[in-house]
Amino acid sequence: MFETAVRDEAALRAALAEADIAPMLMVLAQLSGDLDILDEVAPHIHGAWSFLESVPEDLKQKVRDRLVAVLKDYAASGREPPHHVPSETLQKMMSAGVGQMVPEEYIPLLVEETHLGDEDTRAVHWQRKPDSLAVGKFKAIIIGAGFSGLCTAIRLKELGIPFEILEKNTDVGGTWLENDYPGCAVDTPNHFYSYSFNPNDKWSRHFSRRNEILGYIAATADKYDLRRYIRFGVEVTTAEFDEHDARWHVTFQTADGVTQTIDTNAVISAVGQLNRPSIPPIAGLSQFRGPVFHTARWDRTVDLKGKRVAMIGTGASAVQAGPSIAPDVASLLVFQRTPHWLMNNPNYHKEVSAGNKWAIEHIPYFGKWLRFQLFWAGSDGFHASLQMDPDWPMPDISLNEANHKMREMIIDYVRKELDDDKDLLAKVIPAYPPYGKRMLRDNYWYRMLKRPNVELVTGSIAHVTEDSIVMEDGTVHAVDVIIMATGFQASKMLWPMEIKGRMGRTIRGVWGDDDPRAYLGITVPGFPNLFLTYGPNTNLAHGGSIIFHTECQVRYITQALREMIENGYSTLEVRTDVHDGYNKLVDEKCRNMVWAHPGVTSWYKNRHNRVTVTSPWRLLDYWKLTQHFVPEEYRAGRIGHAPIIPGQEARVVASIDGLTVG
Ligand code: N01
Repeated sequence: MFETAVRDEAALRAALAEADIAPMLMVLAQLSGDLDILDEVAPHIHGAWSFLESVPEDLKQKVRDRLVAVLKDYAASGREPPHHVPSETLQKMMSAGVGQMVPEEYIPLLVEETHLGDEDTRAVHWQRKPDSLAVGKFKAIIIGAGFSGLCTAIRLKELGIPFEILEKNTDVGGTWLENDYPGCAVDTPNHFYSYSFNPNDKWSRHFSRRNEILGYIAATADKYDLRRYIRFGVEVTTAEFDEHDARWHVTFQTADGVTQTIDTNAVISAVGQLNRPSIPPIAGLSQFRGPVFHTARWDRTVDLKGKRVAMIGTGASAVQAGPSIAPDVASLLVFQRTPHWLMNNPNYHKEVSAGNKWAIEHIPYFGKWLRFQLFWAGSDGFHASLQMDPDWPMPDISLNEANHKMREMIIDYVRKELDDDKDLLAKVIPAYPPYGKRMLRDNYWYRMLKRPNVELVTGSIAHVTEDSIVMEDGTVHAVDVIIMATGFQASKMLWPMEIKGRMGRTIRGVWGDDDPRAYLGITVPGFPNLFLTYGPNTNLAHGGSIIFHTECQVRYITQALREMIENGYSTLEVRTDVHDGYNKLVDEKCRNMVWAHPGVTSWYKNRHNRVTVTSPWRLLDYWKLTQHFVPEEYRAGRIGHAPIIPGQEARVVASIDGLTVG
């Protein structure tokens, strides 16, 4: 394990000279057991991002030299690294590494996320291994082969539970396959935006571009040999629960229009929240003679060079696409209905240094500590500051003191980016508090707005003619191409599939067009054996990686299937009281969070201002809530028997308040 690190000492030293100091320090403390070095370095680490340190060069060199010596010692002696590091020690190490106290309650989550204990504790194991016949008779259908679908498949495969994936596209990747607009990239750091059980040592950037992420997803599918379980090019149209035999009949269409149905015990939706583009009903749009396309359906046959391009929308997709096309087009008119908040991250455009790459690949635990650092940098840190303070005197523009400070800090940054252009500044600073809509990363957006060939158009669009966009004030903008960066129909979850549960009730009948609810975002009363990943109120808007949430959901779902198979249940259905109690808490919690702010409209909520998409919980809370499937919260059934209703009180309704939520 250590030989590869020390085989070429010059290479090791060259890498350390360039690699980040915090993960290096953590590895040193872990392997040497010497915690004094933490006290020396900690005062110079001011936050979890790699650029928030001011460790003097001589101290860095001391860490490097000692790490080289320790690695050589391990390699020479053949010693095993300490497998169990006491929680107290870990807390001290972690706190030093991110420049702030890491509360004890986070330690188990962080050890699990980083695999510091060298095991995959998110994997599910049999409790009472059923005979292979019982397992073999079971079947699950997974809808979608994106990040969530593949994660589910990996876990079911590990347990030997038969499954099949139905995927409408012709390859894996989901949203990363569909979104191919110029500049498409992730804005969560990649060493954390990746499966915890399949880290990638080779990310070329801190925030990788779409092709690299798609490559990672494809490589994962190959590594776990998943493609043979996937039917590509088939779109699920309906899933209908049959009370008689407690099975779902899943109907899908093939690319050549053939309809087929397969029966299954369980259905797991992995279709995501952002896969159906939203095209606003702008009058006259269909009359436009030039190309019109959505960012998620980018038309590569259209050459934008030298064209007058209109881009409607200023969300995450626009902020990545706009600056990427601006240098090539004759003119870019950006139609902004409401401004978004954008923050700067110095690593956003950077490649991962060769030293860091080498260290991740060759030095044991370096990558794990890097993942910890990034998890901490982008997780629950802002959660408390996104809650409204009822006594705050400026409730329109900020929520509380911390949120106000953030507002000022961002304005300061934007002012500099815009060279103090007061007209532009007035247009781009939102009137609502930071984080009201999704916080975006600045992709040189403001610099783009300063380009001579770019114009920011504010106000409302009245209609489109065959060659122009007409504003409500009568201004006419002649354009050649219209790009709709107008987002997705997120609240209309599972649409356009028709999902029919017990007594023929449809999910649309229960949820309406835009009011989805589920227990933990995963299960819905009346829809037995149906499980959702990335379902209602599970989007992350305060921080974190959605892959972390996916892994939490997949563990829970796999445990639920295990419960069914081990006990011979034909159905498992969440209790209505449990579901309702949970959703009451979600609504109460959301009501006080920034996304419900009356000055904000966004895809996080429905037209009644109810937050339907976003999770109100800290990552830690959701991790705890989904860690163990609790059978008492469900009604189980066996064909021909009355439902089994456990007598105990449901855990979550009783104890969710016991969690320090927020
Ligand atoms: O969509 P959006 P998106 N007239 O809904 C405007 C993820 N993502 O595709 O704000 C004029 O955020 C609308 O205006 P307003 C990420 O989770 C991630 O950009 O409603 N404008 C808004 O400006 C993200 O949050 C990455 O007033 C109209 C825009 O269209 C989510 O996808 C990259 C309009 C829609 O913004 C969605 O982002 C990209 C109208 N009639 C996306 N209707 C990563 O980096 C709508 N708009 C990982």
